[in-house]
Amino acid sequence: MSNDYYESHRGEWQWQDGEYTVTRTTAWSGPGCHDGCGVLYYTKDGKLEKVEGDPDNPFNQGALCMRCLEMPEFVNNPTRLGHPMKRAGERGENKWERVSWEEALDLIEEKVRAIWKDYGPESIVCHIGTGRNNCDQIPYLCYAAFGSPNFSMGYLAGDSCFCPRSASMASQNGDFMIADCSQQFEKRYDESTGWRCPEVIVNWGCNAVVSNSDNFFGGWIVDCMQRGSKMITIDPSLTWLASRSAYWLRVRPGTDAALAMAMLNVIISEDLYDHDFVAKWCYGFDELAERVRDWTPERAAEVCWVEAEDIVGAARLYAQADPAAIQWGLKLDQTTNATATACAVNSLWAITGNVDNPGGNIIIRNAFDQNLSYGYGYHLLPPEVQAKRLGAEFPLMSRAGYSSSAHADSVLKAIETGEPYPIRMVWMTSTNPIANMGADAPRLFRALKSVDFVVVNDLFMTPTAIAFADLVLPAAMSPERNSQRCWWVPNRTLTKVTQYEECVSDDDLVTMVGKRLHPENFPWDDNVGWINHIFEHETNDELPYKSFEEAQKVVWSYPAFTYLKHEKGLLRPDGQPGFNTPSGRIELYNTNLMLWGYDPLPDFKEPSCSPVSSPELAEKYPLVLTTGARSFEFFHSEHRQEGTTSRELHPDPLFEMSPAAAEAAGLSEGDWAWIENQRGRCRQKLHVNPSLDDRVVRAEHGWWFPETEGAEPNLYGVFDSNINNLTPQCENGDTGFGAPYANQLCRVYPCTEENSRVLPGEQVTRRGGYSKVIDESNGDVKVGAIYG
Ligand SMILES: Nc1nc2c(c(=O)[nH]1)N[C@H]1C(S)=C(S)[C@@H](COP(=O)(O)OP(=O)(O)OC[C@H]3O[C@@H](n4cnc5c(=O)[nH]c(N)nc54)[C@H](O)[C@@H]3O)O[C@H]1N2
Ligand SMILES: Nc1nc2c(c(=O)[nH]1)N[C@H]1C(S)=C(S)[C@@H](COP(=O)(O)OP(=O)(O)OC[C@H]3O[C@@H](n4cnc5c(=O)[nH]c(N)nc54)[C@H](O)[C@@H]3O)O[C@H]1N2
Ligand code: SF4
Ligand SMILES: [Mo]
Repeated sequence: MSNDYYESHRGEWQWQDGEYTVTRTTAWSGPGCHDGCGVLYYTKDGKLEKVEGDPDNPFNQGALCMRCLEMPEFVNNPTRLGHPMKRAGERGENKWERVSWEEALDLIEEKVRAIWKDYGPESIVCHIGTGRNNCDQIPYLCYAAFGSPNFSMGYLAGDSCFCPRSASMASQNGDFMIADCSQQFEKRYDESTGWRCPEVIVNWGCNAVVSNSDNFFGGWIVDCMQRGSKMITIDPSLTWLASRSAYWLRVRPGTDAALAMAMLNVIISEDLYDHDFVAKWCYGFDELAERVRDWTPERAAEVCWVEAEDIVGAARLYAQADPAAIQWGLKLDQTTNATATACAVNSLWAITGNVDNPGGNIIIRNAFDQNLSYGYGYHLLPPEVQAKRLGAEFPLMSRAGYSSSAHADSVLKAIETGEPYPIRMVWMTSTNPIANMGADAPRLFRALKSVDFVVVNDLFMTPTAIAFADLVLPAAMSPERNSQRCWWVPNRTLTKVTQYEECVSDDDLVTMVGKRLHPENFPWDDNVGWINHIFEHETNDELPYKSFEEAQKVVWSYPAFTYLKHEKGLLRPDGQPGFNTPSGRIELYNTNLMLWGYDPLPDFKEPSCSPVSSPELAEKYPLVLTTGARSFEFFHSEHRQEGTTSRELHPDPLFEMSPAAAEAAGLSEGDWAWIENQRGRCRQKLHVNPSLDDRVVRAEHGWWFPETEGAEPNLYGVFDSNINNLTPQCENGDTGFGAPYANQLCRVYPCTEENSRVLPGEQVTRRGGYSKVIDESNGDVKVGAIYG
């Protein structure tokens, strides 16, 4: 389309273009994504035919990644779930009976009321996956409809996605901070807003151009590069961003804290820190300086497998830039040392004064004070029910308030042991834990079979649904729902443009269930009514619209943004200058952690399985394994459907090794190989990555094969290539946050006919699995690796 075309429709939210109705709106799950880019939906006779990026939307300025461009392939996919289905055979047989929505709701109501009576509401657990368009709704379902305090992510070990970083930031700064790429301004890169382009951006364990994680659109980094930003990238692999960086630090997986400690050491010992900011706004600088004194670049170089001079160079470049921003990612959460790692990195931006300044790391809150998320509706629970939330063993999460959900691993333990009370019902919306979210897939397989009543609410029939569900409920996709969201900024609306069979949006489903169980908590008729309720009761008065009908025509709305809020008394409830912490300063010496018995200063701890901490294990499994780096084609276990562009471009699960490592393993490009460790094994296909250290393996996560047999033992091949046969559940950091998804040991060997007779699917579903077995007599956990 020419620019004239878009200009002629500027300001319109819907128009006719020949046979097409064009709707300007935003997208957000499903299919999944963390962002909410501006889109133009082209529909004909009620069917979605084409998606374009909205050039007028400040968020993505017309750009789209492939998963939105190919959205019609998923929305119109004939293998989608279209009707509620009730299990007709045994669990795992993939036999279903179509039922009406009324029958499905009757069954849910009957089961919930029976569990309430016999066990109490806490025996019901609700899960979601990552930040899709139900992070408010499903917590609300759990608290306001079921009356249970046990909402959590779908067995995400150590709650290790964003939560460790956000809890660390909250405890150190009293607020969230993100890299400033001007995303808070409707006028974007126009410096009349006061924004300045960062001189340096650090990409740390984050590959934003692929992942667009946590509502941060990766294209913004490219926009800043075009305006002059220099890059530092900390990643075991030479990513696109790393290849364009002034420094690429090829860190050993799981050792980022050591690197951060050494960068702090260089910046302090070379006197490159911001004296004025530290004196006015930081607490505990001397203690931090003392702690990092021994962390010389030489020491960290040895730990991290990088050159000492590159650590020095990167630290100088970062500290001397004015301003500089750090864009960090998941890989800092996926270690048991996650809390300390995040605090160390947070201290870097603090001592260099890159705090809420233009082009640094800014303090951000949700637009128009709309703070729903995992705590939405929690206050409706009586204190004695709140006190039963699983995860009490982690006081930082459960008592200090740094987590608003039940601890995912504690939920698993309760299912396995019945302690502190049995779990009778599990509700899963938008999570496919045995394919992806849970760290120990074989262990989950065994545990979830024991739950009496399981509901799965998804877009497609998944391995999780076949293995466990009694009821499968079809969910609407992004273009099939009216909705709104605030994740940072702006406030955005989603307009419904199409309908698939009997699919229901996650919010409508929650309302349908809630009205039967606790109608007083659901005083709206449908999702539009719920949105209007949120606008009225859960959003501040600055929101420029009061109803969804108005909002959907405006599409996005940015609140005012102010820099240096700590100087202006805009952060603390008492209106005084300073940060919202006990000392009013950024706590380099973290008194919040100290209060709960944790080390108040950051430090490095070796991953528990590594060549350094477990040399005996490393003799057998000599390679360091990191998992789950994102690819353009897939969102976790999604987008695997046969015939779609995603699957065509990326048909097989891929793992990466250096050329020398591949040769040593007897493998060439494209060979299938077993990746194995003491917990289990899976098979993936080799892609040689010349940039990797010879001792490192990088493997994909989330694989299943919807084109193959759904019934057990195959279960869509979910265990055969599942890297989460090799990662542990319930091995968390001492705070409860963080789990070692990205720092394991492994060995790799070619697949042969002989060593492939018993596939992991068979091993897990028929032969007891690989993973930990709990001895029921004494609660001991044993490792039972059996290869058949
Ligand atoms: N396309 C797509 N986008 C996604 C997702 C998806 O599945 N697909 N998932 C979403 C979700 S839930 C999340 S949490 C985010 C995650 O997205 P990101 O935060 O970007 O994290 P990853 O892609 O997991 O890893 C980023 C980089 O870290 C490197 N890395 C591996 N191990 C280490 C390590 O120990 N240290 C360091 N410094 N780097 C390491 C990897 O090589 C990779 O290049 O993405 C979101 N966006
Ligand atoms: N080894 C390893 N494992 C990992 C990771 C890793 O890096 N390495 N990353 C971890 C991380 S950070 C995360 S956050 C988790 C993510 O894990 P999850 O978010 O649980 O992702 P999926 O397992 O893909 O399950 C999502 C399901 O939701 C469905 N769905 C999508 N949109 C909607 C919707 O709008 N409504 C409903 N009802 N359903 C929808 C999809 O069809 C899919 O079946 O995985 C974790 N697992
Ligand atoms: S980041 Fe990509 S998949 Fe996500 S909303 Fe934007 S274009 Fe769509
Ligand atoms: Mo995540």
